[in-house]
Amino acid sequence: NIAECRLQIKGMACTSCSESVERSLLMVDGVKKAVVGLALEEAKVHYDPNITSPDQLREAIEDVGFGADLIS
Ligand code: 9UX
Repeated sequence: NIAECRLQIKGMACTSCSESVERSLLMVDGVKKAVVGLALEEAKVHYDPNITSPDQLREAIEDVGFGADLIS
């Protein structure tokens, strides 16, 4: 059972930023796939909802210094 969510990311200025956000998401237990679009200011994440949650994904992004809001 894999769920998908999208988050709006604030504060990314370059590809190092988006790679940092992507790495932070991939390090969260239960995340299967994470794609961050720099221009879109958006992350799309596939995760196991029995292991993690959109709120934990949001916190992981904030922990590396960016703003994040759940879109869907
Ligand atoms: Mo790019 Mo992001 O030089 O905090 S790493 S702006």
